[in-house]
Amino acid sequence: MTTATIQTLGEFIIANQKDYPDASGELSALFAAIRLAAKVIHREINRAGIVDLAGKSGEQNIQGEQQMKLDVLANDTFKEALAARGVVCGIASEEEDKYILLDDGLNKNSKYVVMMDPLDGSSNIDVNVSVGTIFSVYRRKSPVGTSVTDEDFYQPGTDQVAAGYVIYGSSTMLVYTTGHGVNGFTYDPGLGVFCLSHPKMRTPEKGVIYSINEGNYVHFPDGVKKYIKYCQVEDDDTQRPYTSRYIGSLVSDIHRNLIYGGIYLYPSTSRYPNGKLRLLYECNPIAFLVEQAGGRAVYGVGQRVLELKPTSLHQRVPFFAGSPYMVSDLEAFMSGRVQL
Ligand code: P6P
Repeated sequence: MTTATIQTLGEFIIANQKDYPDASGELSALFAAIRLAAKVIHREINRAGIVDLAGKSGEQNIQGEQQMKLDVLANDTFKEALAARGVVCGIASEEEDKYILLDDGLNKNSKYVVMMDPLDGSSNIDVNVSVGTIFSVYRRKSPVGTSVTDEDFYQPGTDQVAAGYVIYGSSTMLVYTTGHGVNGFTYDPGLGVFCLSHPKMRTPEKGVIYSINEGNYVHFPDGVKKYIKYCQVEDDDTQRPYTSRYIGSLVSDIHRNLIYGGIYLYPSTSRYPNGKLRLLYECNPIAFLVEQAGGRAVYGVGQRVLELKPTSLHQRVPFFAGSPYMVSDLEAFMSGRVQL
């Protein structure tokens, strides 16, 4: 790439403003906030072990999960970046018990709300495994100028204006959609910019990777068990046995499967009878991206994640997403239409 061929994320957003006709520049400013916060978290993650940012914060979040120091830092960094630009009137976060009202003079007339998992997979931080930020943007439903209410957050995923993730891996990438396809940008720390590196991302219709925590096998629903066995049975015509790849970091597993093809599964288990992943700030944004890249995302047979009406902020759902033919194969086993 040369300065003649690089297209930065900022330039890309400006060039594609036409994609959101009612944009008053607020969405672009919202993305600028996310971009800035992502650069800060990139820097902090890459020096966590040196500046005592690794390890647990000693606190728990509402999920009862150990908060890592970087969970808290990432949450604060994204909240501050968003609240300082007058583009967001409310934020829901995995790290916050309730949603945050931004009804001060600067933000109360904003028209967007953001839902986010500031640092997903953070338990992997101390062992240098990739982690990610997941975000989702909606237009507010309640009247502009008032404080946000539940209806602003309990919107189905089909109402998303934008969604994306930042993956802090061997390189840091920001991948997002506004409903007009998926584009990926790789961060160049030397230049301090995200450069378009993966234009118009499409996931293969079929893949040979399945991603699931098989340690929970005995607790999986019967149809999921049968699908896993299907993945493992040798059959040259369908390139089986598939490869099992599971990092334990949703953004990393999804990013790999988006590019290579594959399916990610987090079914109900004994510990998580409704699944572990959270609908508002993990499943919906990832489902939007996967569908925009040509994939599918369901929480049950024929049950599209994006159509599920949320009923609580930290609601969990079973989650199956990836290459469309693989999701359909899973559904066939879950419905009992197909036996091994
Ligand atoms: P398990 C991380 O905590 C997360 O929310 C996702 O990033 C990841 O895919 C999943 O949970 C891992 O869960 O139960 O397999 O450790």
